[in-house]
Parts: sequence; C-alpha cells; structure tokens
Amino acid sequence: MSRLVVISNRVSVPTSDVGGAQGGLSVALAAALRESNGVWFGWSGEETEHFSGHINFQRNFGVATATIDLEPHDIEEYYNGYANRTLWPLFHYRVDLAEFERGFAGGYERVNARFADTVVPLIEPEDLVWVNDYHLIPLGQKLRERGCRNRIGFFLHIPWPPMPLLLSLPSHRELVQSMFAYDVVGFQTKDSLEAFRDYARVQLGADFGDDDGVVHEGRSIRAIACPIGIDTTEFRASAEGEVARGVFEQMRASANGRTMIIGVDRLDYSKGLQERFLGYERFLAANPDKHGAVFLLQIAPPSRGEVQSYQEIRAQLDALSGRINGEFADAEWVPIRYVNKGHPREQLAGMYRAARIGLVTPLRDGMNLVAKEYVAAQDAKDPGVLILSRFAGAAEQLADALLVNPHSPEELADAIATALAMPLTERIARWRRMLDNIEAEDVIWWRRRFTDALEASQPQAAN
Ligand code: ADQ
Repeated sequence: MSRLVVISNRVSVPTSDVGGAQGGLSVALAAALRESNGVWFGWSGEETEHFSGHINFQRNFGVATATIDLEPHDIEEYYNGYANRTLWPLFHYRVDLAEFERGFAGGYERVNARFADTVVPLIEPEDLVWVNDYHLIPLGQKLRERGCRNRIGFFLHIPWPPMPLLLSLPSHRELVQSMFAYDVVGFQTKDSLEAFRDYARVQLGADFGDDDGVVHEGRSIRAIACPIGIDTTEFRASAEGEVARGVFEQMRASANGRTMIIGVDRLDYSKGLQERFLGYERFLAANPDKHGAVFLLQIAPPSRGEVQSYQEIRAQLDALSGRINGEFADAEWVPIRYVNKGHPREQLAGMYRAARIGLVTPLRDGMNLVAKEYVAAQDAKDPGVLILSRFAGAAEQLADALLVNPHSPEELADAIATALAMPLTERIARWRRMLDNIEAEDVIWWRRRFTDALEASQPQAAN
C-alpha cells in the first residue's frame, strides 16, 4: 500500500499502544496510522505569536506526527470561529446557533492555505493524502493550487446537512465546489451521501456516473458512504482486562444492587444531553416503583469552552441535573450521577460493562463511537441494551438497538422501561447481531474501504 499522509485539524500524539486519547477521530486515526507507515499532520493545539511554518516532527508508539503552531487570531477565526461556530452547528442542523461572520470565513481560508503551504513539501509523489473533517474542507483545492497531483481523499466525520440548510451558509457554493479537487469524498452514512449528491445535482448541475461517480465541470470524483468503526478486538479485550474488571467491580459495589444506566459524551449540544435528562425525568415520574432501583451515570467532559454556546449548555445541564436530583432523590439514592471529567478508555470499558442500559441519544451525530464501544464492552452471557438515537449515524448499522427519537421524552422514557424489562434471550439476540456488525465493520475495515477507494482512483491533473 502507498504511504499515507493523514491531515486533520488536531493531531493527538499517542500516549500508549492502545489509544487512550479522547475523541473519536484521534482514536480511530491512531489505530489506522499504526498499520500504515504514514505521517499525521495538523495543528499542535499550541499558539505562536508569528506563524513561521516550523514543523515539529515526532514519533510515538509507531505513529509519526508533524505539527504546526497557529497564531491567536487563526485559532479564534478558523477554529473557534468558522469550524466550531459556523460549520459545526450548521452541519448538526442548528442554524439557530450558527454564526456567519466574514472574519471567520477569512480565517478559515487563511489557515487552510497555511496548512497547504506547510504540508506540501512533506508529500512525496506516490503518497495517498487523506484529509479529515470539517475544519479542512477546502484543503484539497489549496493543495492542487500548489501543484499537488497526488490522489487526495476527504472524509467528513460529522453529518452532511440537507441542501436547504446548507444554503444558509453564505459561501456554500464555493465550499462544495472546492470538494471537487478531491478524488474521493467519504461520508459516514448513506443519508449524508444522499444529501451531498442532492446538493451537487440541484445547485451545481452535476452529473452522476455509474458507481459512485459525481461529475462537475469536467472533474469526476467518487462520493462514498464509509461508516467509521472502532477497534473492536482491542476494545473487547480491554473490557475484559484487569483495569476494566477492577472498575466493573467498583461500579457494581457502588451501585449497591441498583441498575445502572450510562451516558458518555463530550459536553456538546449535539449530543442531546438535556433531552436525555428530560426523558429520564419522565421515566422516573411514570415509574415510581423504579425510584431507588436505577440510576443514570452521565459522564460529560467539557469541550470547546471558549465558545459561548458550550458555556451555556454546561450551565443548563448543571441546573437540570440539580433540579431532577432535587425532585426525586432521597437520603440514600441520587437518580443522576453527573460527572464532568474524562476517563481513560480502559476504565470506560469497565463502566459500560457494568451498565444494563447504554443511553446514546444525540440530536445529530456523524456516527457516534460510544454506541459501538458500549456494545463491544458487553458480557456475551449477560449483555446490556443499547438505546440509540435514530439521528446518530450509527443507527444505520445498529438497527437492533432500541431506536428512539431523542426529542421525545415519552419515547425515551418508554425505551428505558422496555430495556429494563427485556428478557435475557432478546438481549443476547439483539446484542449478537450488533456485535457482528461492529466486528465486521471495524476501524480497520473503515480505513481499508476508504484508502482502497482512494488507491483505485486515477491521479488528476492539477488545476
Ligand atoms: P465525537 O463527537 O467526539 O466525534 P464520538 O464518536 O462519540 O463523538 O467519539 C467520542 C470518543 O471519545 C469515544 O471514543 C469515547 O470513548 C471518547 N469519550 C467520550 N467521552 C469520554 C470521556 N468522558 N472520557 C473519555 N473518553 C471519552 C466525531 C463525530 C462523531 C464520529 C467521530 C468519529 O462527532 O459523530 O463518530 O468523530 O468519526
């Protein structure tokens, strides 16, 4: 296989052989890069007063990384601005939260150009270049402008929005047109792929070839659905390892005979945490016999604290969990244990296994790896039940979860009641079918599916 150059906003330098990093993208890419002898390029997360293009090279646990520092106004306009205040909310269907500022758009273009200027000398003629996620959509075009003729692919980790939503982005046309600089563009789901094709047909007048081809102004790209997976073998093993077993025992002891429900999410409005709490509140109100018998452990480490909407959601969740606990708790039982910090993956595996229900109810999510991790961590003889939002990408593959509309407190409450009452035989049957999928379509399958498509594409002439 050709050498892989992976480019993403952040590069998380591995701290062990088995991941440990937080964030779906970093976990997935570290596993993928270890297998190929590639290099991972991106922003270090550090600031510099004047951008110099200096690259910091490292190799840790089999992964070579190359990082650059960015200027404070780059970080503000490109990262906190266009990426996280414009594209992230819009692509998660939250036009109400999206901010459209020309300064953000300018910073986005500038940083993408800085990425291109810096990474071009690292790319050798036969390399496959793999650009990741919404921070870097126009990077392929900027690489072409600098003479890069390699095969270049782009994978979007978040949903692609339906056309009418995308039209509210002032520069939607330029953004989508820039994607025709790639050879392959990948989406998490068929749903996202369809939305992209719909835009291309209606707004750009694109033609569609056999297979996955989309042709616009003489350039032909392949647009594919390529759902990301987890490192299932490793995660199953870690769920049975010493650390996870220790955590499992501790959780069981601290549950004191009560049934545990778990939620694990970055603290983000797309994850539907408020709606989840409201659904759980509805369940408690409708099922007084379950008071003292169940509890919800919600782990939600803060993210993107520089962005105001994230500060607001944090305050709202503090208030909501406090209200629900105030309403239902007694001296011996607290219905919600709400924890604002991250945990190492081995510990998470033990917690997932100790939970009878995994509650994964984002309002929108590109994929959602927590859903897959929850399934992978279960005990084959006594697996828990996954309650999964229909609007998580993972729902396309995990049809055997209890699928819910996360906006409906009643549906959530009913699903919790159904999960608690589900007989062992049904739990095993559903879990087995989900595990089969998670094993077959794991992170290695994902990586291969994408890079095989890229390798099979024809290098294009530069613009
Ligand atoms: P995220 O939005 O970060 O990823 P997700 O797919 O759920 O969402 O991945 C989160 C990862 O972080 C999981 O591996 C999880 O274990 C870990 N994590 C979450 N909370 C944690 C905690 N408290 N402590 C430790 N680890 C924690 C984006 C997209 C998703 C897409 C991924 C990968 O938004 O839709 O699935 O990229 O493509």
